[in-house]
Amino acid sequence: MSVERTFGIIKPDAVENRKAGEVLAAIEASGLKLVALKYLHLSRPQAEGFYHVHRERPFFGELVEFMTRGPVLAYVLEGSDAVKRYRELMGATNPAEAAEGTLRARFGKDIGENAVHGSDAVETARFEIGYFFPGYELL
Ligand code: IDP
Ligand code: MG
Repeated sequence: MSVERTFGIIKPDAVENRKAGEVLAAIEASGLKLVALKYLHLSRPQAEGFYHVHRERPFFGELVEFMTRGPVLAYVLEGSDAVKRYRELMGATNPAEAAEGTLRARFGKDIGENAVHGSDAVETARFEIGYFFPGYELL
């Protein structure tokens, strides 16, 4: 296990439902360290670029619509095995299949509006962190 960084988003649904504080509390309780955090409202091009790997998927339009409908919190987390640990904390993509106590089980509504995002690999995290945070904003 090595010290890694991963990237996450509290999506518009969870911000609207005033669950951002509870998500951040769960992250801190897990032992992962916040090394950058910002509040922003994604533009359509920003959301499309962020999710470019999904551009051919049938749900792409719906996903971009959802991710731009209100503000989000974007952050970088650091810790040993951070990518996998944060994915475990989030739970499965579909909240109905997410393990009890995970963020998506607690705060997600359905497979689209699932409360949180997390990088799926160290390489993906590198792209996603760079997409939102210039180096000087990272502690
Ligand atoms: P992940 O967020 O668990 O990595 P991905 O398959 O990478 O899941 O999908 C990215 C995001 O796209 C999901 O978190 C969810 O918001 C949305 N999404 C995935 N599958 C569907 C679907 O079948 N319908 C609508 N939205 C979806
Ligand atoms: Mg993914």
